[in-house]
Amino acid sequence: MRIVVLTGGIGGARFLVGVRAYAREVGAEVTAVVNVGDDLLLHGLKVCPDLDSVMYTLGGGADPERGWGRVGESWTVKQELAAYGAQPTWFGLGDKDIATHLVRTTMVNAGYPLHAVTEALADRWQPGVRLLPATDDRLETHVVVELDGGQRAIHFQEWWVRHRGDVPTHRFVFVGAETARPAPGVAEAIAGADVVLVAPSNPVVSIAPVLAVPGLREAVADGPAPVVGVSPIIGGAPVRGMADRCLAVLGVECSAAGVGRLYGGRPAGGLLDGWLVAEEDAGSVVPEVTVRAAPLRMTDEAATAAMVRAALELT
Ligand code: FO1
Repeated sequence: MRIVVLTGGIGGARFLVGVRAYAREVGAEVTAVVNVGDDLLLHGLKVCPDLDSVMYTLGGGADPERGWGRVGESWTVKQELAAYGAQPTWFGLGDKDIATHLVRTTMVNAGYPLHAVTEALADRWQPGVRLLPATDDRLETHVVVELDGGQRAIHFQEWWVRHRGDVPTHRFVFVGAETARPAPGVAEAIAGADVVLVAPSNPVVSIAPVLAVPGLREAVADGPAPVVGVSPIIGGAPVRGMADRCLAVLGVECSAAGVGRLYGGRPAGGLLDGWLVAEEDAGSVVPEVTVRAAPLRMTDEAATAAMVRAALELT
């Protein structure tokens, strides 16, 4: 069995722990297609937060409290940069994490595409699933906001980390999406999948940038494999993160049904065949989509694997 997971963010990384556990049980292969819209260049380093969250989480090196970056981290470089007055001070790279960005940046500057760099980095962490960036090309999520008396586009990380999404926001723009191409292996993995899972990631800033890569949405929506999504919203609130703020910008109700309708049913030109919601949201209706309820709290590996089993039972 071949499982493809569209994913991004910390929720997506934690979901993959359950997918991997399920896959080990049944002997399945897993490919994770990961958002790159959060990526940024900082102090000359290429930082890929979502790829790293997945790699560190599955490799046992993630900080369990923060959800991002490395466990047992130190911050000497961050303090030294602050002493120079180097900007930005609102986004911090840990010392251990910087080693990842140094290796990645050196390889990218030497001409290696991001998927090859990701494979090389994952060789150390042995995540147990194949990690693919959605694209090797530059695709960055920017946010159009009202700031300093005018309309400005800022990088997603500035909106998310610096402003905590608490600034009048007009829209999200996936810069570079029009000309981006799916990374090698992505279209093939989707075409050869037995099922495509949409992780309980932020639909607006984690999954939408993946689907914005030309051809990728079509590969999923028109592909042979059934598509099942897992709701990131439980009882009207995101499990973590700021999906509520992001959905509000789009005018979408922050509910399991609201996100399900945003993805839409495949027969109606959308993405989903199945939509797994939390027990609290049993009775949610998404036109032309089979909706089921199950416990959706990713408290540990076994609970998350049980979610994955419930999602796959929907196919
Ligand atoms: N999140 C923060 O809230 N503050 C930070 O200083 C910060 C630094 C950071 C460095 C590397 C990295 O991979 C992630 C980092 N994050 C930080 C998390 C990140 O902003 C977001 O949570 C994700 O991009 C959303 O998935």
